[in-house]
Amino acid sequence: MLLKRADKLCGEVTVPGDKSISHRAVMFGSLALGTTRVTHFLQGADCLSTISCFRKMGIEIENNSDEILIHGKGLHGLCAPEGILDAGNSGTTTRLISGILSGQNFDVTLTGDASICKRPMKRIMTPLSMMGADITSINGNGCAPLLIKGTSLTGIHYDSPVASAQVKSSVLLAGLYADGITSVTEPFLSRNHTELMLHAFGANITSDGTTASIVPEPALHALEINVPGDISSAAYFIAAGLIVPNSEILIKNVGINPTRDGILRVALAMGGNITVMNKRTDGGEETADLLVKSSSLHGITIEGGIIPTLIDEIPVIAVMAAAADGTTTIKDAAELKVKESDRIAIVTDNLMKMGCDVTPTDDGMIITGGKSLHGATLDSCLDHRIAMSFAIAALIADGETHMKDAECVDISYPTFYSDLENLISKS
Ligand code: SPQ
Repeated sequence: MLLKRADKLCGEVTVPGDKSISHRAVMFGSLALGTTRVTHFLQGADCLSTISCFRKMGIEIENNSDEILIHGKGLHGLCAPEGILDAGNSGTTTRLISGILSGQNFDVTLTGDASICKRPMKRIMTPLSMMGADITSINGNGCAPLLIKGTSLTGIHYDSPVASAQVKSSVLLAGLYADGITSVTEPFLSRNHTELMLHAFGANITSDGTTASIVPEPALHALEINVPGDISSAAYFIAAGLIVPNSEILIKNVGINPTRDGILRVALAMGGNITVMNKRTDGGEETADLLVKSSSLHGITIEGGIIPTLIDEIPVIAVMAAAADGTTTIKDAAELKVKESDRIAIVTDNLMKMGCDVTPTDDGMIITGGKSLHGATLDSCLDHRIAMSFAIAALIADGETHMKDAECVDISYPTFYSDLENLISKS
């Protein structure tokens, strides 16, 4: 795809529903009794993979574009799928479903695309096995495909070495099927959508600092869920509004859950002009409208407990840092290496190709911004967040930028390019 410089971006945009929340709505709705109605559901390829897995396990799911109806059959209502379950490109689907499958009374093979088959699954296999789960990596490399033989489980306390919502959620979901209490403590609090939504479905789940605990209940009960706009998708327009001169963008209905709002805190700390308006709470999730105006940004250090709250936004934060005066240092983000691509390597490589002064480190990167960027031929490495981040970088680069496999944005934001184009053409 060919991407060009923009003089300014103006107008209003409503980003699609939150990917993490959309996945969980399908999973928990399938395990609840009754019909769960979900509006503003994300129709991205990852969430469609989750729908397809649960349909294969006998759950009727009506998908009427923005609204979906999940006819849940209760905690013990899933049935053995014919053939393998395919999670596509989705780490969330793979890791969360593994927790659910561990406690069923049937066996399943779970796999995904080439990227999923390289991502680490030992991080869930270890705690699930401690609970008694029978889960093996078929190729013996700690990755998918996984063979999961349903069995009875026992509650454990797990001290997770990583702040990962996928690890935490996988264990808590297995805890729905375990004898006794299951709890997880993580080094820093990761996104808490599982805790909030399971509680709304009637689960006996509590949180205390960085520990979440669940006690099994006989049933979950269907809900109405209105999915907030995805702050990870809004992040591209936050960055664009800040770094493209003369811009003003209103981003409507964005989820600002404090375990996800690191991008806002970082943008403000870099000197960004962002007004958070119309704050409200819907189904336990905070949302707001964001007014973003062009700003002179400066570099900062990003490290520690804020990292899990912005982990997926680091590629676009790196683009903001390239446009900012001074040095931005990103630390404690080694998790970036095991996402859809090695996001430390790809982000730094692509920024260098555009003329930015950037150094990769073991757990992040150091970016000295302020130099003008130039267009380049870039590879998305089939990673949606890389494609979208560098579409934003292209807006401030001299000349043309060519992005390979740009259509991979379908994973989380199928209308990304048309929404971006609308803001450019209104200028
Ligand atoms: O689902 P997947 O492929 O892992 O997606 C990503 C993304 O960029 O969209 C990560 F690559 O988001 C994860 C996120 O990084 C979604 C997620 C969740 O919904 O629980 C949690 C985070 O992953 P982790 O490993 O930190 O738990």
